[in-house]
Amino acid sequence: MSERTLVLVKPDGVRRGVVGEVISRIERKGLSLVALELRTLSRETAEDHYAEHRERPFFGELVDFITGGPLVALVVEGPRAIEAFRALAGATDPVKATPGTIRGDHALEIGENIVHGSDSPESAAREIKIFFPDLG
Ligand code: RTP
Ligand code: MG
Repeated sequence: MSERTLVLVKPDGVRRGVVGEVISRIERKGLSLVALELRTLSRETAEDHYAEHRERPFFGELVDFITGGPLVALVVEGPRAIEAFRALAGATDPVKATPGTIRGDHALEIGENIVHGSDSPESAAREIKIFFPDLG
């Protein structure tokens, strides 16, 4: 059974020039690209995307960061795509992320950790609708 996940190469990943590498890792793993767009988020869209963190102390900084430059949004598909991409991404805290993962290889700060991947089928459906409302 195939499933879909929303992946973001966050503004730090675009600035650092690792968009191609992230896409390459997704493709090498055997996952497929269904949609891809470079865009800069409005605060409204960012707050919607990260709504689950609204009450957290870092929410303002998270929204500032994710709206601070262009990002690349992708819909990625494959068997257990949600879990598969989160394994490629590594732990949220890049210092704890295993070397060899995207975050483990490219980041040091929890607030600037290069990529996002949906964490459940429900999150994936909600997030894909935010970024790609026309996707069937
Ligand atoms: P993401 O949603 O971005 O894919 O990351 P995640 O599932 O691994 O982590 P999550 O718990 O959803 O947190 C979302 C983003 O918030 C930032 N964060 N900062 N300062 C902090 O303690 C803190 N904790 C989380 C991170 O940038 C994380 O990716
Ligand atoms: Mg998350």
